Amino acid sequence: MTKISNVYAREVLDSRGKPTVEVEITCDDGGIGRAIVPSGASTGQAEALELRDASAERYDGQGVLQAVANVNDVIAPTLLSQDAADQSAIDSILLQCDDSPQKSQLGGNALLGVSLATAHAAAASKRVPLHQHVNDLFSATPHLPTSSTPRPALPLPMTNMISGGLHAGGNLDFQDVLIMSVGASDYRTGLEWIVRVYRRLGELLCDAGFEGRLVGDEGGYGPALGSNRQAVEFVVRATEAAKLRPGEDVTIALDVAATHFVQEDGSYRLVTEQDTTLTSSQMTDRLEEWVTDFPITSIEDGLAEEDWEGWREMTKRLGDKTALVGDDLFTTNESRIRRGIELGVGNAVLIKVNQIGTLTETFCAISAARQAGYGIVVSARSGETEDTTIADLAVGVAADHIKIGSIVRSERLAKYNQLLRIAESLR
Ligand code: 2PG
Ligand code: MG
Repeated sequence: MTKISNVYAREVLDSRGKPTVEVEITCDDGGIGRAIVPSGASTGQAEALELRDASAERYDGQGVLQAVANVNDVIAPTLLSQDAADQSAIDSILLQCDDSPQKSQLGGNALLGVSLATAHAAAASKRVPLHQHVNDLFSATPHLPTSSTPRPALPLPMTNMISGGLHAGGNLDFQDVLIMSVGASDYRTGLEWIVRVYRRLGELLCDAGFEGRLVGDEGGYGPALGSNRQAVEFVVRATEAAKLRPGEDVTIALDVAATHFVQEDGSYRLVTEQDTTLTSSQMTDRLEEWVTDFPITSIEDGLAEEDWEGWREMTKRLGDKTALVGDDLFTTNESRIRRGIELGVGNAVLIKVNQIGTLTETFCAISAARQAGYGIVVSARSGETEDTTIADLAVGVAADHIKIGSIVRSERLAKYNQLLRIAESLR
């Protein structure tokens, strides 16, 4: 038994200079764990609440001192002397401390910081790498079929090249155009390919008179292009300029983030496409056209978070041609994922720990998706920090992909570099 002897939270800043919660947990055997909570911009309605101080005097009302106090004054006393190695027991205590559906009493940010720091502390006490500890915990998740108990494995990154939507100052409706180095023999080689394509892309954008130097929240370029389609064309050209074969060495992934341009009547307004308004099935037509014209192998949030019927149609039409990943749709929430599985909606799940708020609930979400044969994409948020937990999480659950953002900005590189270290240890 690894007894927790101290739990301490503080307010720190994330990659957008916005306050967030950091938690440190100490065990009586000297094991220490620390975690920092990330933060999204294009959030789903069903996500766990990010508790922010209302007082506009500090950080324009974005401070997290209340969430920090909730950890230090409310949660910490309940965890002293508990076993840090028993993650599900710790997370149950957290859920008893705040049993509201979206963790709105103490804040999802308060709970998540504690949950993740516990895993770090337990791994430190066991003297095993975090990804190994995560693998041990995940393998014990109830209902996980023995056949899908994974060995730790490196995920294939999905890397942001061009940013639009709520993440960059350009005009694109779609949030991200990403690439995957599907033809690379290993992680290290794939990373080099990604950097090469990114560099060529910057040059091509500059040569064509677009912004190819300044970057959006996740490090992708944020050019004001004539259409969403043009963004994909540029990425294909950059792949060729990098002497790689589109569709064989490198494929394209999109995060459409359609929740952020759906209208109240359920139609989709594409401002970049001559301000066209499309019905849900016309949006699917548009995506189908793109899947035919470009080497696209993954589309995230092609439709909005409550357009379940549209998602069902899209899955019938495109589900065997491309991955259809639910982000705002599923919000890492086991019951939303089960609903999707029942309705035949999507075929892959985006996993963001702060959408749900505890590690154990994250495992349950992954396990439900895995059982149904859905793909797993572990994802960072647009607001990140030096915390690298998701790299170990992705390896520990053997996720298919990891989505960290682009390959510039240190809050992103911290994770890519952690995967380089893990790659050595898995050899
Ligand atoms: C997304 C994420 C990461 P945010 O939509 O997938 O790219 O963005 O963290 O703003 O929700
Ligand atoms: Mg998304």
